[in-house]
Parts: sequence; C-alpha cells; structure tokens
Amino acid sequence: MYYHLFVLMLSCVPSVGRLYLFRGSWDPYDTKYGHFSETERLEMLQASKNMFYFGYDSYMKYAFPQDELNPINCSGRGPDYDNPSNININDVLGDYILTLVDTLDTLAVMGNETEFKKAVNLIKDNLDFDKSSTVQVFETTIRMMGALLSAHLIIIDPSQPFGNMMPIHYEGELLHLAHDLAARLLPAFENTATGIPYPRINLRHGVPPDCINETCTSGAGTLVLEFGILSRLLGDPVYESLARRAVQMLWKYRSNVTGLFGNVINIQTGEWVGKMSGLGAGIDSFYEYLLKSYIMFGDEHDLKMFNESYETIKFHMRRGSRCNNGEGNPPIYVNVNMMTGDTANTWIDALQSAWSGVQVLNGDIEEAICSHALYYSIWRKYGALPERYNWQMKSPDVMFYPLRPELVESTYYLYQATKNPFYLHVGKDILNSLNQHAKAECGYGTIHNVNTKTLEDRMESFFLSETCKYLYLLFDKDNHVNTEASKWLFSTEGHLFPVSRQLRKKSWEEWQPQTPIPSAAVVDVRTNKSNCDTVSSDSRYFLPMKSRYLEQMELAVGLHDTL
Ligand code: DMJ
Repeated sequence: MYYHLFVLMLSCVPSVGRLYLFRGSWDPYDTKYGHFSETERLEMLQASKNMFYFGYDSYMKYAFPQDELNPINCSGRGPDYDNPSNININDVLGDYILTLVDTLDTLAVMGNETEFKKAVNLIKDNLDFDKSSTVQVFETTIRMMGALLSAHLIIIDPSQPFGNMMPIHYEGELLHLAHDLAARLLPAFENTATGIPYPRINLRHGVPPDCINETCTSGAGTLVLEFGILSRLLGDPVYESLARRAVQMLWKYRSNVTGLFGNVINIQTGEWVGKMSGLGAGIDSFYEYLLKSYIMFGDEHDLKMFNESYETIKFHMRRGSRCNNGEGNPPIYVNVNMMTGDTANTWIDALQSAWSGVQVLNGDIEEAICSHALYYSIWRKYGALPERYNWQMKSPDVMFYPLRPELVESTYYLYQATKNPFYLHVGKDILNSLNQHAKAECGYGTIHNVNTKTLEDRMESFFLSETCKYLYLLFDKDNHVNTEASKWLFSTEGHLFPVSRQLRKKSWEEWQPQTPIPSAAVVDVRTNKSNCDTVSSDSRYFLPMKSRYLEQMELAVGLHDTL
C-alpha cells in the first residue's frame, strides 16, 4: 500500500512517445495508443471547448434561470413540484439556477473572464434560497455549496491564476450565499439520535415531516470538504464539526468483523439497512472524502481512516489476478456483503469508475491503471458506460448513461500521473462517443439505453461542471491547474479548492499544530521516496497495461471488435 499524495505533479515522467523507439516490436495496441500528436491534442482541446460551449450557451439561451437544460426540447426545467415523490429530479433541482452555479469554476478554468464575471453577477442578482424546495443534503452541498465556495475562492485569490476573475463591486456575496444555504441545511443534523443527518431538507421549512430515517453512506459522509471550508472561511466551527461527527458515527458503525460499511444506514438506530458494500452508488465519495479531507486539512485521523478502509477494500472486494501480472481473471472490485465479505451480486456500477482516480491520489498507480482499464473496455463496447454492468452476463443490468464524469475524471488523474498518451486516446474516444451518441438539438442528452442509443431530454449539471472540465483539462497541458497541481484539490463534483495554509487553520482554536502542506507532489510521507518510483518503467514508457492484459480485459467484458 502506498501513501503518496499529490501524484498529479508527476512531471518527472518523461514524454512517452519517443521512448517506444527503444522497444523491439510494435503490436497493434502500440500502434493505436503509443503516440498522440500535438496537432491532435490541440484539435481535441478545441473539441472539448466546443462541447462545453454548445451545452453552456444553450443552457443560457433556453433554460437560465431554471436549474437544468432540456437538450432535445430546448427548454428549461426546475423541480417537479406536482410530484414530490419524483426524487430523481427533486433531490437535485431546487429552483436555484443549478447549472449556472455548478458551472462557474469551469468558466474560470477555461480562462473566460467575461463570462465568469457575468455569471457571478447573474447569480448575485438572482439566486435566492428561500424556496419551498425539498432537496437532498448531499446533492445541494456538493453541487451548490461547493460551487459557490470554489468560485468565491477563485475570486479572492490574490494571484488570479485563471485571469482577472474579480467582478467589480464583489463583496463576498458567493460566500454569503453558501453560508445561507448551509444554515438552511443545519436542521438535517437535529433530531437524529446518531448525529448522522437526514437525507433531505426543505430549504424554507427544514426537515419534511415525512422524511425517512435512512440515508446512504456517501450522502451523510461526503460533506466534510464543503462544510470544513465554509467553517474555516467564516471562523465558525459548527458546520465542520457536524460534518465530522457524521463521519465519526459512520466509522463507529462499520462492521466489527470485516471493517466494511453498508450503503444505507438508519440515522436513529445506527443499524445498516443496506448491507451491500462496494465502491459505487451510495458509498463511493465517502472513501474519496476521507482522503481528500486529509489532503485539504491535514488531519492525520482522516488519513488513518482512509488507509484502514483502503486495506479493507482490497482485502474484501478485490477479485482476480495481480495487475499487469500473473494468470487468471483480470482484477475487479465487486460488491460484497458488509458482514461477511461474500460477493453480493454480479454487477458493478458506473460511479465506481471514480475509484481509479482515488487510487491515483493515494499513489497506487498500478492498481488504478487496471481498475480504469476495465471501465474503459466497457466504454469501448457501448460508446458509453451503462449505469450497471453485469460482469457475469457481460451485459448491462441498467441501461442508461446520464453523461457522468467518473471515467474521464479517472482518465485525467491517470494522465497527470503517468503522462502516457494512452490516456489522451481514452479521452478522445470518450469525447467522440459523446458527440456521436449524446449530442442533441441544443445540448447533450442522457443516453437512455446504451444499446440502442436513444436519448432522454435531460442534461445534468455535472456534465458542464465535471465531464467537460476534466476533458478540457486532460487536453490543456499548460493549464494552471495542471502546472500547479499541488495547489488544487477537486471536490467530488469537480470543484476546485485551493490547498492553502488559510484553509488549514481553525481560527476558533487558540493553539494549533502546524500541519505542513505536502510541497512537491512526489514524496511518500513514509519512505520519503519519490512518487515517480511507484510507476513501473513499463507503465511510464510503454502502454500502461501490457497488451495481453488489455486484451484479457476486453475479452472479460465481451468486447470483440478490438482495435
Ligand atoms: C456527481 O454529482 C458527483 O461526481 C458525485 O460524487 C457522484 N455523482 C455525480 C456524477 O455522476
């Protein structure tokens, strides 16, 4: 197990294409993936921009100030007030200009000063949380609060790394909005016997009387970054301590036999209602935030919980051969019963593809390469990722693909860590399939069925905030986020937070130990060795996976139209 952080700065990895010269023979995989020309990179950079602006401009034209764009009908949508049980919509849409808020820092990353400032002013003038909308605490935290905090921090950054992003007369309004929103979420933490929050809140009236006493693990345990940053900016410990208490309680209720968590818990009794333990829906970002909280705030306890969980996950969920090595079925992380570690079912879901990115952040690059390759093979088979894929039947169990970012997110992390052109090809494949299958009249639509490629009239806000951002950053090699990667951390919604001394301080504590910020990406905190050493020379200089293992992966998912 590795303990390397900030591997995104692996600038010590030399350019790869030329190194193929040293290799004796070329196989078809080398030919396809071994080189990515500068011209091609610039074309893809432009293509990723075009993709973003097609969606963004259409949202502004047809949907603003509503929450989301309907990309087929060219109209906007907000909460489904007529049908409160439509949680697929209502958990996320709060009648609060969701897409524009969620997109703010993508505009900054793309260096669009004019549009960023215009958007901030529109939000200042139009955003009001005093609405009778019942939303999910988790979704509104990661999409809305995270976006507001990220944009605020970009605006007040004295070095203005993305250009001049300071709107005239800015007086911290985005921070005030984030504060107002967080205050409206606080009742979710009241009247719960465990301290684990209710899953939903009405922004005007508090916890709805009919709210269930159950929440998913990621819903309750993925709040620490946003709540912690808010607390530290305000000098008010309340938000961070509530978010941390929820994590502590989840930690306390993990199985004392396996060390695993379930995916749904009763917030009054602490009993696990959903005993499936995996890395996908309902639990994915819980693990991600244990590690990211440590990176952001430097609290060793977060790292300890993450490290322990990481070992447990590998022990109980991982099946198959070693990565890039050995015989047998290719590696896969499966869903298990939290009490026994027995395999619980035969599907994996699309959200789990973010795990490879977490593995990269943890310095476990070889494992990340393999867990990513499995999902890329599935992508190649369908030109999208089905929401659930049955690895035994080699077919999707749940057919839709709502433009999720996780695979391109992991692709981005792996490219930053290895600089291997393979990952630029993966990004190109993803971008091309999105243009081929998901492009609609005025935006990009959810793929309703990955087999038939029929579309649904919905473009979720994370398409602009994450999918397009990671694609763009993958190809924008000189972007400040890439050249100064140790200074930034992506939230689970792809929002950028600066890793800074200011946010490491708890102004409410009189004396605080100085927690050092890991400086150059590359130092293993245990061994003091360069992080570059964790990438085998094969993965650095040749394909990240040996061809025969890539081929095995393709066979495992039933992909036959190889290369
Ligand atoms: C996003 O809102 C976040 O990435 C979250 O952690 C998981 N789901 C979506 C995207 O798929």
